[in-house]
Amino acid sequence: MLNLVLFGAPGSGKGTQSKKLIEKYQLIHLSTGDLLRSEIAQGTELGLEAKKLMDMGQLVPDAVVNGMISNKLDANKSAKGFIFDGFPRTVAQAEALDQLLKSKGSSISVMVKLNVDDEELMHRLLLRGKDSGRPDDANPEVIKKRLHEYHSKTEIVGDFYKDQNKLKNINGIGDVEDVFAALSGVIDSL
Ligand code: B4P
Repeated sequence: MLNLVLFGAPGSGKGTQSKKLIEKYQLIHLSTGDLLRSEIAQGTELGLEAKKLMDMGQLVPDAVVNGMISNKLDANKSAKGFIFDGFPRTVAQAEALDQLLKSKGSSISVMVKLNVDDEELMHRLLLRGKDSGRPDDANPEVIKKRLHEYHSKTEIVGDFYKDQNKLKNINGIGDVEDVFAALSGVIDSL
């Protein structure tokens, strides 16, 4: 199985690159952001709770996202592999994911980190906010909060995989196709 963690700050291109990767490698795409937005769209209790936090740029509790990922792994038992997009975002989530995969006789193959500076991230998210309809992209203060959450709680997850010799860094700035070529190069080298 090929299990890829696509890692990076909000707006670093995880969603953009995931769309291209699933086509090329036939992997199942698991985006906790998309799963949460689907809960919001359906108006579930979980979605209503998550929306309050997401609209403020805060992370949703670990137990909520861990549960969603566990359900999705169970629902895709014959998958060739998974792209984890936007998950894990805390060390507790990374530990939970390791345990979940271990219980299925599997593990993370690689984490690829898309490196993009905060100025470019702010620019991209505000640009997307103009037509995405996403409340968390529309307000610079909310974007700042998301970047703060990333630097204070999420960035450290890179070290978790670095310690396992699974972290690969790539430049996330530049043409989408060039970033994709760098990403594919990492996967093809496995
Ligand atoms: P996510 O949905 O994961 O969203 P994201 O991090 O903002 O976006 P992504 O990195 O995928 O950016 P994209 O490719 O779209 O999270 C939203 C919220 O959900 C979080 O704030 C949190 O509240 C909650 N949440 C999700 N997962 C969670 C978890 N595990 N635990 C707790 N809470 C969780 O790119 C952005 C823009 O850049 C696009 O407009 C794109 O076109 C553009 N772009 C991409 N690549 C580019 C390039 N190379 N050059 C120029 N522009 C580019």
